[in-house]
Amino acid sequence: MAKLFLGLDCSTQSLSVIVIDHDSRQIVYNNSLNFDQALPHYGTQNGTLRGNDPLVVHSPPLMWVEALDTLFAQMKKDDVPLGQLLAISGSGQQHGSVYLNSCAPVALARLNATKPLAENLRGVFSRATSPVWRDSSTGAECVEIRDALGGLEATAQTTGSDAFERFTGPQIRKFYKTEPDGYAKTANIALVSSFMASIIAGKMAPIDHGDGAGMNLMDIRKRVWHPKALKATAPQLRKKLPSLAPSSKVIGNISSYFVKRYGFNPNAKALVWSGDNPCSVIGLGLIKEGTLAISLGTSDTLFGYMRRCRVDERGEGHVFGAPTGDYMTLICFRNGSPARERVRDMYHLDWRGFNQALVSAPPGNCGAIILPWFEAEIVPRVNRPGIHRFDLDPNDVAANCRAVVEAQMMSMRIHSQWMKVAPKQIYATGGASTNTAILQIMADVFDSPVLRIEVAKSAALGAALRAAHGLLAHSGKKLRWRNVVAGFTNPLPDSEVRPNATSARVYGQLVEKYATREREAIKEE
Ligand code: XUL
Repeated sequence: MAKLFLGLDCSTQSLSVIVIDHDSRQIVYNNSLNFDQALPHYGTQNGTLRGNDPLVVHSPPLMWVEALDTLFAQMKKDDVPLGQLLAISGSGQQHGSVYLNSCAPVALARLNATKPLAENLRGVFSRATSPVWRDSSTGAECVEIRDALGGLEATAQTTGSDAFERFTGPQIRKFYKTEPDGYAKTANIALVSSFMASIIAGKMAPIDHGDGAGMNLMDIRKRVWHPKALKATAPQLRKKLPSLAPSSKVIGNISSYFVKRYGFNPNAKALVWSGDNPCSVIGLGLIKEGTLAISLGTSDTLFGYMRRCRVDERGEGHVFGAPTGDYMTLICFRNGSPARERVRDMYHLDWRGFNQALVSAPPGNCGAIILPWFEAEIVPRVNRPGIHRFDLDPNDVAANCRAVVEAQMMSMRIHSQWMKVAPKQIYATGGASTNTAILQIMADVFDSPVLRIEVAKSAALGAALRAAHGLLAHSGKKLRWRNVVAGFTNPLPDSEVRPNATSARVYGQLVEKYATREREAIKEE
């Protein structure tokens, strides 16, 4: 009989689902519900609500609740064998927080299957909207928390990351400072991941070590709530947080709500959820050191598995728990696709023209460099946008196109040094990973082969694989992660781009010049 596992991904813009048959290594169902389109009555744009302050970005948590009902109803209609599912887990956008009143645990335990979930849970929120990872309105709170923890390096050593605006601790502190009554009425604070897991399990779910690390509240090495960080954030916070747990923990059986309403297997196990990045690490098969993933999207992210905890003392990168029980790293570069597009548009090119220009300039660009901070940058921290050119003629189309991509790759190489993991191979994902001219520069700058891998649903797939692993662990069986992910996480055939030895040597030198120019530009800011 098929061994079916379900993985959900509650991301910024959509709720996605994947069902896998772990025995035959097949994805047997996948679907996605776009919040703006499927649930327009919540008034979101790209899944979020915007007000007057551009730094404030929230989402309505009730929308995620309704999305779950809508997606499960669709699965029932599509004849997905819900009665055969063995276990369910999920992935949530990281950092987002949900504020619940004291009625929530009872409401979750007594979900009435004759009513929609949204009707069951309408009254459980002590804050109608949830700040999400795109929110950057907590600059003052980051300073306060960082100071209380002894500065940038100490904060990173303690929690795995410096205090960041989107992280949950600074967000909780802002809520406490600006809406003290709302904070006082909050009995439980959940992450998007643990909130959704609570609905599936019908009780308040723990936060896993992967997503817990994105809060500036967890001791990254001991994996417990850090008393000093809690104190620096808000009073009475410990009482409002759930317990922390490994990502493989079984919370219990699925709530009878889903059994009665959709015909789920009553013995299906509900597992702890994790953040989308920890889930993607599994969904991409990054289960040992040596393979890094680089996602080229709106922002470019570089992430991978790390066996021993090493933090970035400069406070630029993040360390989270990995679902394997080890660690993962993540660095987020804001000037990704938009920077490439800005240069393309500056010279009135389409992507073909951009690529032709790119390859017509030599690797290393004869020493020409651009620092492409079209927007304020996260890594390195640059608060004011600015374009800096060195030995680069602004009228030289080819050199400017090449310079922006070389800059992005060199910056990734420089700012990932602290991981002390020389990649043996890189998995490239995201929109721009279809561009082989860009991948060649990546391969040459990192002096590593680059392979393309489909990422569209890596978080949901990672969640389903975690469900498979968790259920086996729960029943006392030990399955190596290598065997859990086998057959699901292969790079695309014939997609390998190999580094060119001569170009790699050129970049070995240019990277020094880039690092110096970058340091000088930051000093002048
Ligand atoms: C990671 C981060 C984003 C969100 C996206 O720190 O903020 O990758 O997890 O959903």
